Amino acid sequence: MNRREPLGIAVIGAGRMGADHVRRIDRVISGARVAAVVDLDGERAKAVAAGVDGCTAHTDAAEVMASADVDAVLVASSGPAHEAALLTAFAHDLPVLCEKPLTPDAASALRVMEAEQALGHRRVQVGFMRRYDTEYVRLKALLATGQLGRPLMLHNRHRNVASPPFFTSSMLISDSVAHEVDATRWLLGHEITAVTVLRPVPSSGAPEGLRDPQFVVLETDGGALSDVEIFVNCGFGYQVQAEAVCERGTARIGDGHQLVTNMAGRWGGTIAQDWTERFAQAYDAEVQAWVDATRRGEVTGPSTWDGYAAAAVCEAGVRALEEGGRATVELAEKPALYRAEA
Ligand code: ISE
Repeated sequence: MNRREPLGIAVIGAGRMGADHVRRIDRVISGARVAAVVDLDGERAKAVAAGVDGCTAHTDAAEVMASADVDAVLVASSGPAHEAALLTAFAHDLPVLCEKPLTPDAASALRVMEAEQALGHRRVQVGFMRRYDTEYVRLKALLATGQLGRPLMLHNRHRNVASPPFFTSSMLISDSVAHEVDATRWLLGHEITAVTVLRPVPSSGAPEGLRDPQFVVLETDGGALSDVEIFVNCGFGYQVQAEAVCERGTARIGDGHQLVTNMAGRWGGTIAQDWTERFAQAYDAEVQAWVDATRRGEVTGPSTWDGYAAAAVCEAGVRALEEGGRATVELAEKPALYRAEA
């Protein structure tokens, strides 16, 4: 597509992430404009489109994707709505940035992967934004130098201030740990083969009946272990940390010590309160990379395969949570279209 003029993007879903991406495309990144905002709730679409030059508001995604004004699609609707949006985008051969999860389960992710293969080329970048976070990028680059030796373990902590009212125990895996699943695969270059979920006594700060926190152990085909503490009602802040333990050293990210103060007999700093704040730079870089690649006629970043693999691992994780113990991951063979990727 090598184009000079800004890319016309339709943003599907005007919730928290959709609205944040509209602001980002309109005010932060270059080379693109928001052509349309779509939401089943027409008033919400109008509210998000308001104030964005030349942007129209709609309730029907298929109609918008058929419009000549739309060059690419950013899908930020709820997970269950992704499959239909992706298949419609494929019907118009439109490039897509699809927020995670690609789809909520492995079977629907497989269908999407098959439809993309039928096009014969990649069309989707999946929104695993941690791959664009400067700290994660530095950790990956350091591991790739081999200076620390082979990674043996990855310790991850993922804490949210409070879970939204609709959050279920399995969503701690499929909505939250999904990020560590992708980060583990990406950082180590391994596939995840089995998942164990341990459940400590639930926090009294968590809503009644929610299994929060959970402790998840991911086994990989490279023999490494990646553990994840997921705690979505920790109350104090948004924290995402990772420490790689390698044969000759360790490397850790996510301490968030950007500004340390000393005052009145104390020292300290502040903690981000949500992911739009903690990962603001990563989201900016992710969307800019997508726009740049699209304008070059390329598709880069996390692929449909990565979205499918995460869905398959999370599905095993939910089984491990519900049945107790360890569940193995059933992964289809990697199609040729995705084999050239790292
Ligand atoms: C949410 O959907 C996200 O993607 C956030 O990054 C994660 O921290 C949170 O736990 C999820 O619910």
